[in-house]
Amino acid sequence: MAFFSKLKDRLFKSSSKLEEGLEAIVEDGGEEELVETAEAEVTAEAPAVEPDLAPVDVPDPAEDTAPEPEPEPEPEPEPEPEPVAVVEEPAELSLEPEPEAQPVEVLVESASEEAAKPGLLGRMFGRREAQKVVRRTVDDDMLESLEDLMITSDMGVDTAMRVTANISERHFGKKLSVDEIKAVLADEVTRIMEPVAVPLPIYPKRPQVVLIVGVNGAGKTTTIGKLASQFTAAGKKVVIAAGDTFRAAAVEQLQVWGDRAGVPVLTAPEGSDPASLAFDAMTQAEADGADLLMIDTAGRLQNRSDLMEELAKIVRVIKKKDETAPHNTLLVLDATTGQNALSQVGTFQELADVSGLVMTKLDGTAKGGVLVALADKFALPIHAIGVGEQIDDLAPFDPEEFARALIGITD
Ligand SMILES: Nc1nc2c(ncn2[C@@H]2O[C@H](COP(=O)(O)OP(=O)(O)O)[C@@H](O)[C@H]2O)c(=O)[nH]1
Ligand SMILES: [Mg+2]
Repeated sequence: MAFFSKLKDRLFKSSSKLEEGLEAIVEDGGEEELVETAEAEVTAEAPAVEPDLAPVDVPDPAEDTAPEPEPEPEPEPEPEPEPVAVVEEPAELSLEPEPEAQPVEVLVESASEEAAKPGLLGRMFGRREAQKVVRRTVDDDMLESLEDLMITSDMGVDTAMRVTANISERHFGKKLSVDEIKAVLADEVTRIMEPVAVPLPIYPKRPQVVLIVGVNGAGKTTTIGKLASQFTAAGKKVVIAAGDTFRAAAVEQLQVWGDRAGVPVLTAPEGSDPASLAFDAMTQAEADGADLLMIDTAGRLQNRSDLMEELAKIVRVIKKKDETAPHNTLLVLDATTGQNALSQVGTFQELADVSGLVMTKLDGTAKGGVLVALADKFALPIHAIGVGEQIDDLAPFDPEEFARALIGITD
């Protein structure tokens, strides 16, 4: 999957921070061991191929020789009048098919050689490929360092403690290498993230109203553009309402995204009431038979009571049209704010009925671990993640892929 490597690439800062930390932890107090590489096992398993090859080469030469005499009826009389060469000639005639058959036989022979002594070859190969691996015993000191590393990687104190306790329970006393600890960590992170990996639910209700909230600069407008593009590509009819009427630039920016996604953007003059724009947008979306109406909002948290009033009014007005709306209230969070994202969730849950999260700017930040803390603390669905500024830089949230990218597992 192309996106897989892209995510790893873009979460590089988070993963390299964790990786360096893990290497330091294992180096400190770890012991070098000689370990046979996985290649030795592969060599030993190679004979498994043999049964496939063996039956193939038997019928092949027969099939190859049979059709050849048919299109060449002329050479047939030639071998007949030369009885002297009776012994040699069949050999000569079969020279053509034989070169094809021989390499196959060689392959089979080598495979059966391996079959005869897989242990010896495996061990010889293994001995040659033996590598030095540093392993450290999982003890209290090691677990404490691991916990500190998770905290500095923005996973949050509570989450770091829980993960450490789980690792202690499962692995205390074992000796683990960096790669083994990575796998253990990825497992733990995946376990935490799995319950919150939920795509944006799509309801039969038309239009489905999606309210987008979040502080200024979090990536709301950009995310709306990306979502509009994805839903349009999926065959949905989308309408956008530019509810951040506070800044003219915000409206223009949304129009650019609307153009890119090929989606109509409903706007109102700067400074006008976003709730009445939302009302008009509902009317229009209904008239157009739109599947989705996405409403952008301002994020002026510095004026919190104003924002609260503004959001409440938008919701009130939308409900006049459809009392089940808004069907989703997405909180957009900026990963680069680290632990601050946690307090933003708390704040916005007071302002609006947040139903799910989108985490932006996971590219180029060393704070990607905050998503683990968010999942652990709030258990809100994570619908998507932003990994860049382009229209296709929004990915569904895949817990295992994220965990492996975050921790820097490269295969
Ligand atoms: N690198 C990166 N930048 C992003 C991402 N999402 C948004 N941005 C940038 O963040 C800035 C603020 O985004 P904007 O959508 O205007 O935020 P809003 O104020 O919440 O509407 C813009 O420069 C975007 O290009 C992302 O996933 N990755
Ligand atoms: Mg905006």
